[in-house]
Amino acid sequence: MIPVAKRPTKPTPERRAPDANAGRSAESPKRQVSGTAAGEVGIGLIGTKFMGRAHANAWSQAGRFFDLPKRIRMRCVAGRNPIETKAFADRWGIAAATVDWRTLLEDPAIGLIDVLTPNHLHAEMSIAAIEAGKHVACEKPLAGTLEDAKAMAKAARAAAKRGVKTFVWFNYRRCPAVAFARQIVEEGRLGRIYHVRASYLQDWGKASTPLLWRFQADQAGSGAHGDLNAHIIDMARFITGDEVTEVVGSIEQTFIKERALVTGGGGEIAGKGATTKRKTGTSTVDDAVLFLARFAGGAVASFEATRLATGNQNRNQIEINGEKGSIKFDFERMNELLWWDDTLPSALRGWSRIMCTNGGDHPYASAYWPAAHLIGYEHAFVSMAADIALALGGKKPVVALPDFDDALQTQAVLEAAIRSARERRPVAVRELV
Ligand code: SOE
Repeated sequence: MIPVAKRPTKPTPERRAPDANAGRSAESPKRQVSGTAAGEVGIGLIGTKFMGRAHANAWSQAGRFFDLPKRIRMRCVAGRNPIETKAFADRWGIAAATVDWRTLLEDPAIGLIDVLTPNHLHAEMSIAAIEAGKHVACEKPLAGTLEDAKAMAKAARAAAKRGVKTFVWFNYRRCPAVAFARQIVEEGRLGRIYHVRASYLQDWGKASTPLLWRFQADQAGSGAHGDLNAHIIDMARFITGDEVTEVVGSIEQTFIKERALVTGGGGEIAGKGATTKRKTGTSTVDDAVLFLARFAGGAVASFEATRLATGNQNRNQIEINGEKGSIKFDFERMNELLWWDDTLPSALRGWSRIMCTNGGDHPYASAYWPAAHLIGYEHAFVSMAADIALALGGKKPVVALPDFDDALQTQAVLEAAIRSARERRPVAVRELV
């Protein structure tokens, strides 16, 4: 039987208000890294929902597809509901389950804490883990607020001196087509970049979707903005290798102001199967945010995120136009990258559809299947788990891993867009970090 730790007498910290300083004790010594010795990385997961499944699958698959310097072992999972958490542990082959996430910090067999909770808990949990000498991999966005994100980056910077590493799950960097887009730009094949056009469109946030945590600012920070713009800001920064310096103008819109209160259950992103009340509560987040920005290198950019783009279920798209060519990516055709090579004779120019599945040519492709034997959503997580294990084993990851400092830049762009929308003015990113 998988042991389930006893329910703690006080409410679990998952219920507590966010407090970046919680778990920090002035007297507690800063601990050295533990749990990554003896050829093994012990993982402790906090969270059992949608991302819990994506990550548990990733940790269990990474060593099957990649040659890793250390074996990955999921040692314990923490969740709020003891029965569900134990069932989750059984299903994913995790050695133990608990309702008290702090016990993971005390476990010497755990070297990395994977934080998969709603955004307002990222700071408290990550900082406590860092200070306990654990590496941390945190779901995106880094935090619900810039203040929390800054506290996390500060703690990570201090702990880096003791060998503690941090990672943020910007999974789309690891779609082979996105990683290949980065290579194309890095090799100078697009030349000078003029435009970045990024949009992340979903449609699950309809009026029938209840008031999940994702619609509550005190838990999520923001709505489509932090959830979706965070991804495309990271992708734009990653592919161009450039930084957003200014948000020039922005619109923030909440279309659906009242949603049914949730009484229980509910899974996946739209709360499938949740039970609700007749009574409604107020949504305190945006349903859509659109903004214009400038990059340090001179490119101009547009970003758009919404949960109400009917018919666009997970359309994460980015297009980059340069002086020598352009590229386009659309997650709904995630194995493909479109490329226009403007250096070809004009008679030959046209959009090439590159299937990014050739082992040896395209990033990560050799780890999976033969050419055009397609991969899916979960593979970017598997590749990220593998890259983290490579980094912890002193090897180079296939694609650069964003740490807390890197993710803080993305968080600052998110904040600049919100300030620009609310204050109706351009906002320089350097005002914020
Ligand atoms: C919901 O909008 C969501 O699950 C995001 O939270 C993820 O980050 C994205 O990859 C898919 O959509």
